[in-house]
Amino acid sequence: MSQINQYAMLLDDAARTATEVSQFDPEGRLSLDQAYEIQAASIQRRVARGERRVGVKMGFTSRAKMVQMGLSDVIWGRLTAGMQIEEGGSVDFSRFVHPRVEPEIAFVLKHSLEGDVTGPQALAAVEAIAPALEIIDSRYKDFKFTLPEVIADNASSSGFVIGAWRDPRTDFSNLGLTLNIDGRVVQVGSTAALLGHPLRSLVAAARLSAQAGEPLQAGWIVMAGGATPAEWIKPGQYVSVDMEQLGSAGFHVRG
Ligand code: OOG
Ligand code: MG
Repeated sequence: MSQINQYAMLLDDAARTATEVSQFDPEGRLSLDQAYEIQAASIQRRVARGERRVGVKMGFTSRAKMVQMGLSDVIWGRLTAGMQIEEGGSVDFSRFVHPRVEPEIAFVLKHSLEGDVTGPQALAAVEAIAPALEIIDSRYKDFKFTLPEVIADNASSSGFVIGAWRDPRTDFSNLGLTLNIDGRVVQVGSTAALLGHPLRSLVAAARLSAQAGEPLQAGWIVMAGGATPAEWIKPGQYVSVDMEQLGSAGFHVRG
């Protein structure tokens, strides 16, 4: 088995069994292309088990997240249907190693979107927007990794929750938002934290997915990235995001 496939299997097993693994490239020797190959191969294993691909997640699109994790390149990962948690529903804590949550905005596309597109072109492909939460759960011990390692690990993506879909003609460039745990505000931010405008994250998603030979499809979801630092979650908690204009989304963590 190639080294790429070995790492893909390691990370796929770690995600599937919620078991942490040691860093395998702490010096950052793997190229970013190799890291994305590992990611692709590990998600391919899920697809081979019957999981459906439903979109893309963007990472490190806000300064808050770059500073928190000490990395500054925009990265992306693949979303599958098995990662989606019903709005207002619950998820078992045992599915995760050491989960964190972050508030995001999500897009769902009505048209495919490919390559170098402008903001208006990207917006024209959007069917609807919604407040969202991403659960990130690095498979690496202590949530520590290099850039190639986090890319290989599907950009830490582990779960996502999406609120009610809204008309994308709302101005969503600078919507205030809070991340709440058990009704208490734990982070405050704005959608403007995402590259100055969340549409820029969608533009980047269109470019990067096309480069990888998997252009954004009609019906796909794009998670634009965490607008604030992520927070640890624990069994028994109710986690939610409240976003100006767009409303809220939340889930329970079952112990
Ligand atoms: C990497 C994933 C980053 C975001 O929204 O910026 C990310 C991590 O923080 O573990 O999902
Ligand atoms: Mg995220």
